[in-house]
Amino acid sequence: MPRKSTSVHCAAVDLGATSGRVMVGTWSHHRLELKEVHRFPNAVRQVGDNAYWDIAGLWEQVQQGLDLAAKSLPEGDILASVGVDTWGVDYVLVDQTGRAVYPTHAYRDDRTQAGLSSLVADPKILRKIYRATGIPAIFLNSSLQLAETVATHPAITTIAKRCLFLPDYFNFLLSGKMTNGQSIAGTAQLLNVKTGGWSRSTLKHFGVPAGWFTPPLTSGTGLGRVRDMPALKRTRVIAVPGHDTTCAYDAIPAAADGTDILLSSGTWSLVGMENDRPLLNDGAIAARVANDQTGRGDYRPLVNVIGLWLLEETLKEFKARPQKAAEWTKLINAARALPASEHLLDVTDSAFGNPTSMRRAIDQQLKRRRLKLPRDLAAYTRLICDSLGQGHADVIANLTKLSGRTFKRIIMVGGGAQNALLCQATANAAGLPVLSCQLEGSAVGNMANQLIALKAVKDLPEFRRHLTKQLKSKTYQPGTG
Ligand code: LFR
Repeated sequence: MPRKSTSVHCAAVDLGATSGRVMVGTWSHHRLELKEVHRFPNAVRQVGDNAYWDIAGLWEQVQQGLDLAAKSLPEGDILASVGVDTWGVDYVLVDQTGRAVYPTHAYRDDRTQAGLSSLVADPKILRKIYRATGIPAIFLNSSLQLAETVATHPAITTIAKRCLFLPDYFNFLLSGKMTNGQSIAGTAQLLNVKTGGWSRSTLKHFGVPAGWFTPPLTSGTGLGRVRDMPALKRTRVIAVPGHDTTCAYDAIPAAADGTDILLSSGTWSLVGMENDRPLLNDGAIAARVANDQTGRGDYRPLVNVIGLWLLEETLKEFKARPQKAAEWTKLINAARALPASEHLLDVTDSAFGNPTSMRRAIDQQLKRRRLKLPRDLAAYTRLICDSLGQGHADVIANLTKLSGRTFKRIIMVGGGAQNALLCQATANAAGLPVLSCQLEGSAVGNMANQLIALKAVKDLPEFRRHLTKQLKSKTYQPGTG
C-alpha cells in the first residue's frame, strides 16, 4: 500500500534570462524542503539584426523538468500544483487557438531604441505615462516592444488575438487557459498603477490593441489541472506572481516594520522596498523607480541596476573565466585581495545594455574619463563589484529620500548574495549591514504563493516567519572589508 503523506509537494518553474530551473518544494511541519530537479541554460539568440528567445526549447525543458519533478516524489505522492515565474516584459502573440503568430524577441534587441528616444524627448508625455503606469521609460518595456511590432507589421493587429506574457504563455501551454497575470503585466508599462487594470490611454499612446488582454488576474488564481502530461494529470496550475522579481521579493524574510531594503541580485540587481502605495512624483521619474505590482494590491517600488550581467558578459571575453564553484571562489578571493577601486564605473551607462563586447564598452567609458584600464580578470571583477555596490547605494539613497523612510539593513538574495565581494562592496557604499541569504528567491516565492493558494500556509507573513528559521545567512558590516 502506498504511504499516505501529510506533506504538500509543489513544483516551481523559474525561468531566468541565463538559466531556467524546475524545483520541487515539500512543505511539511512548517518547513520547506527544496530539490532542484532540472536546470538548463537559456540565452538570447541573435539572428541577423534581431535578438530572440528559443521558446520551443524552453517549453521542452519545462516539460522534462516537470516529468522529473513528478518522478522525484515518494511513491503514491502527487504534485499538488505547479506555478511559473519568468523574467519580465517579454511576450508571445497568439491567435485565438493559442498558436504563436510572431517570433518572441528578447528584450535586449535594440529595436526599441528609436521609440525610446522619441519618448524621452517629450517630457510631458513621459510624465503622463509614468503617472499612469508607475513604470519609467526603459529600453526593454513591453510597451515599446509592442509599439515597434505594431508599427513595423500593422497586419499583426488582426492576425494576433491575444498577447500572453511569458508566464501567461507557459500557463496556457500547461492549462489551456489564456489569461494575463497582474504582476507580470505590471512590467509592461501598460497597467494603470492605481487601479491595477489596463491603462487605456497608455495602450492607445503605444498603438497596442486593448483586446489583446484580459483583466489582470490576482496572484494565486487557479487555472485548472495540467493537460496533456500524464504524470501531472492531478496537478493544478496556479497563477503565482509571474514576475520572477515579485516572487523573489515575496521570499525575502523582511522585517515587518518596513526597515529593510530588498535586493534581488542576479542578471539584474533589483533594489527596492515594500510599500502600500506607488511612488509617482518627479523625483521618482528621475530616479527611474519602477512601481512593481504584487498582484495582491500592494507595491514594490524598485530600481533596475545593471547587475551581474556586467560581470557575466565581461567574463565571456576571458579564457580564464571560472566554470566551477571552486574557480569562482578563487576569482572572488583574488579580486578581494586587490585594493578597493579608486574610481568606479558609471553603471547607469546605456552602452552596457547589449554591447557586442562588454569589455570594450567598459574600456571605452574608462578611456573617455582618462582612467587606467584594469590589467586582468581579477581587476575587472574588483572594479565591477565595487561599482555595482555604489550603484546599489545610489538607489538606496534615492529611495530613502523619496519615501521618507529609514532603512536599517539590506537583505540580499539570488546568485549575487553568494558573492562576498559584491555583498561587502554594497555594505560599504551604502553604510548599512547586508544580510546575504542563501535562497533561490524566485523559486521559493513562487512556491510560497502556491502553498498559500492551496491553504497549506495562511499568508505571506506566516510563510516568511517559518522560512526565516531555516535560512542560512551571513551579515556583512559596512567598513569591514
Ligand atoms: C529580473 C527581471 C527584472 C526585469 C528584467 C527584464 O529577472 O525580471 O525585474 O526588469 O528581468 O524583464
